[in-house]
Amino acid sequence: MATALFAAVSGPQVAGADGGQPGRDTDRHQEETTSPTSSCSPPVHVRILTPRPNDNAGVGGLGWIVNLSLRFPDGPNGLERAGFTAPQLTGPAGHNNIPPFPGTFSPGQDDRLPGLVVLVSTSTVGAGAGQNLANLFNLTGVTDRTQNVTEITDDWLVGAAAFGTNVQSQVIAAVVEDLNGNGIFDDAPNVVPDANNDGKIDVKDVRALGLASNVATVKFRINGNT
Ligand SMILES: [Ca+2]
Ligand SMILES: [Ca+2]
Ligand SMILES: [Ca+2]
Repeated sequence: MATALFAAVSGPQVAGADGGQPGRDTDRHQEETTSPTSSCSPPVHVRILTPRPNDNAGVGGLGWIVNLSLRFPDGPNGLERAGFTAPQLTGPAGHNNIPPFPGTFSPGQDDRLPGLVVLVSTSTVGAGAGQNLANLFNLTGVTDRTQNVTEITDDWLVGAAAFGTNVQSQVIAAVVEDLNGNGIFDDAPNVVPDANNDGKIDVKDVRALGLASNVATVKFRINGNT
């Protein structure tokens, strides 16, 4: 049911959301489907709007932004089933968990969108490449609610040069399946394990979690220049 509801809105209508700039064929280059050979789409659709492929992002390794669009099925209790608990405006130190939109801020599973997994391949935070960074996102809100979809937008302004400088990097984002069967996408781990024991954490290990979405990816460069 969720798949059918979602399929109506998961097409390419998002193309051109960047204002129609040439060479911004973002969807095709950024995303991979969870099961390319499957005839059924996953119920949740994740897009990475920023960074774009091959962007040279940031100042001195920080100040770059990850902007996600997450489209969940709608219907009764759509927000609850998405795992969304409340809007948040949060950050480090004095910004952490305060009104008007409190939310916790630390590496690991997000308190406001607890099904989300976000990895950065060059991360030195916590467990490194396998560290779920979803709870470092600063701004989480509801950007579309229709008969077909519940869209949540999630933004992270990177405040520390903890992901390398002047390096190629990759962002991976996905929503984990309802693993505990409570009807809510709230089962993201704090750390993604090396499921296939190949010594690295990548898309294969994210898929091994069991997913409710595609796996969105983008390769870009973290700019070290001041
Ligand atoms: Ca949070
Ligand atoms: Ca669950
Ligand atoms: Ca692996």
